[in-house]
Amino acid sequence: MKKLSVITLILALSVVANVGLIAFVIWLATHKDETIPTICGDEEPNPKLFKDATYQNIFEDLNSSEINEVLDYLYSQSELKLVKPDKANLTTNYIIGLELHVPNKSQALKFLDGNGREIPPAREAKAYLFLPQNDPPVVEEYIVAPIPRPTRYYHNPRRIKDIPYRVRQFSNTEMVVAVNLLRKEVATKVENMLKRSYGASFICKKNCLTFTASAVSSAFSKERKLWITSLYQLEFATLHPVGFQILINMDGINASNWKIEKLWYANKMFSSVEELVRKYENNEIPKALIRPPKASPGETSVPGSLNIRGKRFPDVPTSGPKQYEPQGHRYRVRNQHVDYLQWEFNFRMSYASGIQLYDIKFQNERIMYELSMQEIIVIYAGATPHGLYAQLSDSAFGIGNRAHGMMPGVDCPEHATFVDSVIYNEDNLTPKTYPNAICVFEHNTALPLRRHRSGSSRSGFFNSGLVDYVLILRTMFVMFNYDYIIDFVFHQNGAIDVKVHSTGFILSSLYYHEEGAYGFRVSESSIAPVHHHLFSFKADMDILGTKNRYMTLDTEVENRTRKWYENGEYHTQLTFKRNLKSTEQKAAYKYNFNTPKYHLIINNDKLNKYSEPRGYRILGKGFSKQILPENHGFERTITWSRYQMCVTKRKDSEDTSSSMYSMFDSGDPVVDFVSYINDNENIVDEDLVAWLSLGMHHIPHTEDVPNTATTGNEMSISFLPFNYFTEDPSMGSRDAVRVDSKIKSKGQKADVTIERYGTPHKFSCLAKQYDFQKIVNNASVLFQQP
Ligand SMILES: [Cu+2]
Repeated sequence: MKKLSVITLILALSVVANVGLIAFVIWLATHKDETIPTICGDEEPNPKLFKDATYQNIFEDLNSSEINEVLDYLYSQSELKLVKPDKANLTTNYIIGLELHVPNKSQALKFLDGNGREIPPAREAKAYLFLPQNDPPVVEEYIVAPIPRPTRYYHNPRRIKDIPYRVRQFSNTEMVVAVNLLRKEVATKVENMLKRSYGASFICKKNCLTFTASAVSSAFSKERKLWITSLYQLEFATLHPVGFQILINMDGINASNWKIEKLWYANKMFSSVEELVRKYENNEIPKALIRPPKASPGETSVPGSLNIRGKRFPDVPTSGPKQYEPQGHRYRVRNQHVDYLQWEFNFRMSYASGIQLYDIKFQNERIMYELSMQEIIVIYAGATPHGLYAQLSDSAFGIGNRAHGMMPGVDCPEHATFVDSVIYNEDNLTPKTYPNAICVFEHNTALPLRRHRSGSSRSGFFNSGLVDYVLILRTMFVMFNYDYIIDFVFHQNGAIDVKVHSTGFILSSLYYHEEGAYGFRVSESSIAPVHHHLFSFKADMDILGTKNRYMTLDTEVENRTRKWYENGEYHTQLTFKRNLKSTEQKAAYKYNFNTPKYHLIINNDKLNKYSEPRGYRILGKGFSKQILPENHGFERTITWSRYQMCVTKRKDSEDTSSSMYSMFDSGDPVVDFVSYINDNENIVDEDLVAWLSLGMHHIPHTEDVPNTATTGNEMSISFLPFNYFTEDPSMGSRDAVRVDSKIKSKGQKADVTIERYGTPHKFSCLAKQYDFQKIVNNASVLFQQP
């Protein structure tokens, strides 16, 4: 009996214990410990924040399997005689790049505006092919369709002119030949001279020279040529030139005809390696004597590197402020489609020309069909070939494949959404993922978008404002030494900004007195030349439809009398005139401070409450005058840069302002932008495209070392609603805060209310932090390593 009781007791206790354990587990699952804060926004965002979960993005870039399908199809077309990039050389046909061929606008709009009733346009690829085996050798852009299961390819109908092989973009195949030629014809023959002149050489284990190549634009030569500049192989090379330069003539597809045409050494030009070496050995020329730069006393890093040096601050290491999203993202990025408050748009990365946005809508109305980058150029100067010939068109290297590896916490906030791009180019046999190519984040600018404090009994005591929360889509292109940051910024009042910042390492030339006309010394041995950065953007505006007008409001001074004014005297004041631009030539705007004006794209059929046409204003802050003479050399292929803004009638065949061929085609540009204007079509009540140029003249100074700072180097274009809404559309924002203070009777304490429109404002969560171990574990997040 006693024994039974003990067993019963044990059993009972065990049941109680189990029930207790289960109850504790249930309690744990349903009660978060109030003392341990959760991570801010760890949950999925509320789906009610977003519009359409099933959105089909017809602008989404080709994915890896789509690219592979297109590659397989093209390789199976025997008449194209294509080889794979690892077997390619100057004389073989091969695919140098491939990307989505964006549908024609008419087809795209039919689908986008079809309320789900229309089928999407067929997905197509655009393949860039080198076809040296054709007679004559050409570059072809073939459209491959449909995807999936391609069955046909045809010439890109938007490309009107043939593309001669000579004007092709840069390729690995020709760089391999150029490097071999340098190694065989120069490096060994001048090794002795280089070691004695510079204490370094190309054949080395330490104290090495490296080089950069800058194409000789067709401004200077009908043939395809490359100037090579020698530099110390240090962090970062472009700050350490030694002044030894080599001109390679790489015209034609027969590598055996390529030759070293000129050499520049100690400020003198030579016609051959043999002439240079002979004159050097015979002491017939002055000899350069330069040594690799060393760290300053007390420092470990070479001047120009990015290691910390100088007086350290703050005195105690402390972290600066960070941003966090207390309730998680208020935007969604899915299939390259962004949904944010009242905004939505699509984005993609063009292998050729960089970042592009499509179908930008605010409050369900399309503002722009396309907002895209077109070209980046830099025009250098100098007393030696290196600077003098450097008039560079960056798309010749492909811009889209220069964006990857943005660093969380520095390049974009830690809470940003990082998006990879998938690019196919000749570097790989298969498509490659480029991590962190684009980032999207909501940002608290810490600046009120609008605010007012009223403190008088006449108007009342209130303070109302709205922080300028914005969504930013950002990418960065690293064009070897220089870094360009491109932001698209979406505000709550319907405004969009495009911002360009430049940073990175400057190019420099070896210092000697003649270079003083072109720059300032930035180190013991180098001088950085003046240059002009220019950027081309396309804005295909659709204000309440495609039937739009371009009008300027030209501010003027009027002198007039009024009967009631001061004894009938003249008075002088501002006024403005509406100036409707009827044709493309009248809409080509060259920078002119004497006639300040507003640039408006309006819809004359859609009037606001006060019978004014609804529209958007385009505001350029960074318009920069291109002062090279028209039709002189390189200028012929960058005719977009003549205009800070021009408006043309939209055509599928006038797709871009520039092309990957603009480095070498100024004799007869493949994209002849000025012809878009010269035909002088009517632009009243037509589908309009605004072509916008930004730029800055850069005269580098010592503070550009080691990197140009973004501050002071910002250029932007804003697209601002103008008589489009009846009032500021941000008035509907629950992010606003209003404080009222009312005094019921004199001498009493004021009755103060704070209105936040239901938006929570007290949080006890922990800011989400990026796990940097991801980078330590996988360097490819930042670097594309061989
Ligand atoms: Cu610069």
